[in-house]
Amino acid sequence: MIRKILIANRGEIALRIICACKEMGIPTVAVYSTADQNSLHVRFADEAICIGPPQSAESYLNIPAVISAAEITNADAIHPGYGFLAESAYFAEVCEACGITFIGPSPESIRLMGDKERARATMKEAGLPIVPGTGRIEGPVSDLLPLAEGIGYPLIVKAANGGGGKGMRIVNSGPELAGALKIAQSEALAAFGSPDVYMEKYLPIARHIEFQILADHHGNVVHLGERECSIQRRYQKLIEEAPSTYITPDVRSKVGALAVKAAQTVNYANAGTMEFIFDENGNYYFMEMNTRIQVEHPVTEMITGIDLVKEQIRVAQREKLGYDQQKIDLRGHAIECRINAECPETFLPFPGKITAFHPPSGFGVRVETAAYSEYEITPNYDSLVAKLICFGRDRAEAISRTNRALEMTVLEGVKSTIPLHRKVLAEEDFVKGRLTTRFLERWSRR
Ligand code: MV4
Repeated sequence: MIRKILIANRGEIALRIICACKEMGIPTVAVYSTADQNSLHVRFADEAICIGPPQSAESYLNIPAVISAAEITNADAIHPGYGFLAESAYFAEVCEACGITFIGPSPESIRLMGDKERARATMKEAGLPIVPGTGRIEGPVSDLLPLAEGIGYPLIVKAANGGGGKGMRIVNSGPELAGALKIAQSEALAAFGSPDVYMEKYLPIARHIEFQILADHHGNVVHLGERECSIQRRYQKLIEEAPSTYITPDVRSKVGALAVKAAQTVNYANAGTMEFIFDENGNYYFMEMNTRIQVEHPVTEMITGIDLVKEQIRVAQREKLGYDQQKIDLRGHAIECRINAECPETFLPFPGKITAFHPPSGFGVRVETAAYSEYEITPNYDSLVAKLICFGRDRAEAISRTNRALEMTVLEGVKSTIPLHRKVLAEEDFVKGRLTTRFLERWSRR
């Protein structure tokens, strides 16, 4: 049994993990940078340890500092949240070597799925459809051109060790290939430490739909349905919802079963997400797997009633899932709006001091936030201010509830995505559930 959990994160997700621990009776340790001294995760954890200066590399990503904090406080487990060290196979190994339970999958699972090209090959082996494309590519462009012609245009170059959109380049014709490869390789090197890339057929009209799975150490795996995450800008998700208007019960069981089988083949144990892309003809392909709790996990919690963070902790202490697939019911509809401090024109982060903040509440409204009036959004970290999650008996109710909750949010001192959310929710295409990964392009160039 886990006796004390150190939370290697900050912001709303650190608070979310503290909530789960408090309800389970598990004491918590917060770690914080000097910029976060007055943060709510520091206030609500049972203990708190400063681990370094504001720059993430020297605090939240500083493995020796995080491990020392765990040792000093006698924490026997670490929850990494999302971002920071959540997908560091090395960090998971260090935890293991220090006798600390990493609340996440094995280092092997993290390493395998972190390599998006190997993940593709592995999932293909497990019977999942993957987008037509190549393995890692190298050599002169003259050798690669025939490969590209074989896939056809448009195609997309992706970083092998990437994910989440960084290092991606769309290629519309042969003459663009050389330049796109160069840029993708150098972006990949800068962001992920490896210039390796691969090519895939690009699906221009598509939906990003991901399946949530939950797996224990005893071979039990269930899926908790899907989340539609097509509304993104700069490869950052803006709105997520569950269920997807595009997924019929038949497709859900079929793709859900594939996701479960895939998790079983790699002996996965933890919460995890299989990301798929669906084209306009109903074809679907595995894209990547995320081996962490995700930002958008609450929409799944709202429609399943399952607390995913508690489940992660239970799985980490080797408990069995207490239910099988048949026991999982999806009920109602949930929509999450990410409220970021950002410039509405450029979609770029807009740090600053929040002068007034009154989050909405009421029936069916959930707000995940670590912000308060006078709280400062610093450029050191993510610009997420709050997640607004609204539940409804059906999608129409979830939408009207989201509208009223956005209207009843007071957020002053920083520019935010609230006006953009209101604009999206007023669009006929959104209301009708006609979503694609290009939805937001109507208001911006790229
Ligand atoms: C794609 C794609 C279309 N075709 N791959 C974006 C995040 C990363 N996980 C994968 N992503 C995509 N990969 C192929 N072969 C479309 C996306 C994509 C996207 C692309 C442009 C603008 C918005 C997007 C939103 C979601 C997914």
